[in-house]
Amino acid sequence: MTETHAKPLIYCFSGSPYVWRALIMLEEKGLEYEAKWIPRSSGEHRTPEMLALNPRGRLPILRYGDLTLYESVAICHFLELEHPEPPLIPRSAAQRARVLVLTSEANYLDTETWDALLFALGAKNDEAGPEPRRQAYLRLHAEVARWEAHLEHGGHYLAGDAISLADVVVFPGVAFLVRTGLTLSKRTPKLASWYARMLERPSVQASWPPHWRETAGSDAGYDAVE
Ligand SMILES: N[C@@H](CCC(=O)N[C@@H](CS)C(=O)NCC(=O)O)C(=O)O
Repeated sequence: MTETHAKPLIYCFSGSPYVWRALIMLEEKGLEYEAKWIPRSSGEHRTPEMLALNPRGRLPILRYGDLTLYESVAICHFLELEHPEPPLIPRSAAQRARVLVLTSEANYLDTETWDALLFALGAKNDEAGPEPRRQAYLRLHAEVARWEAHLEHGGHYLAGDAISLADVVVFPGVAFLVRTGLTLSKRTPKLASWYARMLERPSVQASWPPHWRETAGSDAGYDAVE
C-alpha cells in the first residue's frame, strides 16, 4: 500500500549540495517539513527500502503525500508547481527560459568541482605529475569565472533582481567550493556579493548543513593556481 505523508519528508545527507537545493526550496516556500538526516557512512540510503524509493541509491528523496520524488532539480520544480507563491520561476517565457538555462548550466559547475576535488582528495593521483591537477583547478576557475559573468547584468541574483530557482540550484555548489577552499573576492567580486546576499537569506541559514556548523572546512588548494 502507498504510504501517505502528511508533512513533506526529505531524506538528507549533511553537506550534499543536491540535498541542500531541495531544503532551500522547502524553506523559501515556507513549508513545514521533516528532514531525516542519514549518516553517509551508514549505508542506510542503500537499504532495499531506500532503493525502492530511489533505485540509484542517492539523496535527496522527497516524500510528499503519496508521491516519492528524487533528483534535486525535479524536486525543486515540483515544489514550485505545487506551491507557486512566492514565485521562484518568473512568469515571462524569456525569463523562465533564462532560469532553465542557468539551472542546466549548474551541471558544468558540478562537473568541474568534482573533478578538482578528486585531485584534492588524492582520489585521482598525481602519477602524471602536477599538471593534470593544475589543469583541473584552472578549469574550475574558468567555470567560476562564467558565473561571475552571469552576474554582469548587475541584478542582485542570477536571473535578475529577484531570487529564482537558479540561485537555489547554484548556491549550494558554490558554498561547497568555499567550504573546501575557494576564495571569492578579487577575481569574482560580483559572485562574492551574490554569495554574501544568499548567506543572509533565512532559507539558507535554516538549511545550513548540520555538520558544517560543528566542523571547519578544508583547503583543497584551488587558489594556489590563480
Ligand atoms: N543528480 C542527483 C544527484 C544526487 C547525488 O549524487 N547525491 C549524492 C550525495 S551528494 C548521493 O546520494 N550519493 C550516494 C552516495 O554517496 O552513496 C540530484 O540532483 O539529486
